[in-house]
Amino acid sequence: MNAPHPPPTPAFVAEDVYRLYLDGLLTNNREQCRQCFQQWLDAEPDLLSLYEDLVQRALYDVGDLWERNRISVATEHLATAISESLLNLAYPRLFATPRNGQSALVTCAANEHHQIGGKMVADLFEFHGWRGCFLGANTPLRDVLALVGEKWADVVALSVAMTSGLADVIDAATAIRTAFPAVPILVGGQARRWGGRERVERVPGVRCLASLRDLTIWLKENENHD
Ligand code: B12
Repeated sequence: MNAPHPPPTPAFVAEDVYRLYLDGLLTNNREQCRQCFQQWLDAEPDLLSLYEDLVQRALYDVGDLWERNRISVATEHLATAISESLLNLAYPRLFATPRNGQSALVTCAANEHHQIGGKMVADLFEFHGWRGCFLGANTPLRDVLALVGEKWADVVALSVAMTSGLADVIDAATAIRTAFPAVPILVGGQARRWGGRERVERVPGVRCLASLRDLTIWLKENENHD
């Protein structure tokens, strides 16, 4: 007698999975979100699409709903907490690449409380074989400088989400550049949506990158071939 066929695996349709994921975020259905996240992780070999096309897109939509008073601050906070916790499901994927011996220090500027983008940046460095040291939100500049001084950084990546954070990020980049002229500085984050790139890139040694996709290109250009 023939063995029964296993049920067919449902086809991965990104838009459908995205809609279910967003619905789960807005209704505090963590398990639905987890399933969608896992499906995306299984369907996509790298992290770019998972982070940008699922998690980032959903949080931008949540932000728009909050801005238009369609959801409460509490719902937005729940959606954020669910998103942040799910990122850890990608953790095993980060260390599949051989280590290249280089370190990236990733941090948010002083007064910047949006930390999910920065965490993704650190993850992407790890995914490409770097050590990605993520210092989180609102890190005092003197402490960032101390860690760079302790040789924690072959590159520093700064994340800025708030338009009002541009001055702090420029201060941070200027101080890092002055103390450690050989360390490249990358700046990214959604503050760029509202302009300011030219001001940031006026600091010598600073490169603004628009997205994780751009960071991937930078990583490929800066591969260590030793
Ligand atoms: C969650 C959230 C919060 C949480 C953050 C908690 C946390 N753990 O991070 C809390 C509640 C703290 C918060 C507070 C505030 N928030 Co808020 N928040 C958001 C929300 C909904 C999601 C943020 C997020 O995680 N997005 C998803 C991540 C993945 O996207 P991302 O940060 O852009 O990162 C991606 C890229 O930019 C890139 N990237 C990021 N950094 C870097 C760095 C490098 C080097 C590179 C290469 C790439 C890169 O990679 C990421 C993946 O693609 C957004 C809505 C939105 N549009 O994002 C509003 C939003 C950012 N917040 C906003 C506001 C106004 C505030 C408050 C002022 C609200 C208030 N009145 O208190 C405060 C300010 C706090 C502060 N001083 O920072 C506005 C900002 C508007 C502006 N022009 O500046 C937004 C856009 C909401 C809106 N639509 O108006 N917020």
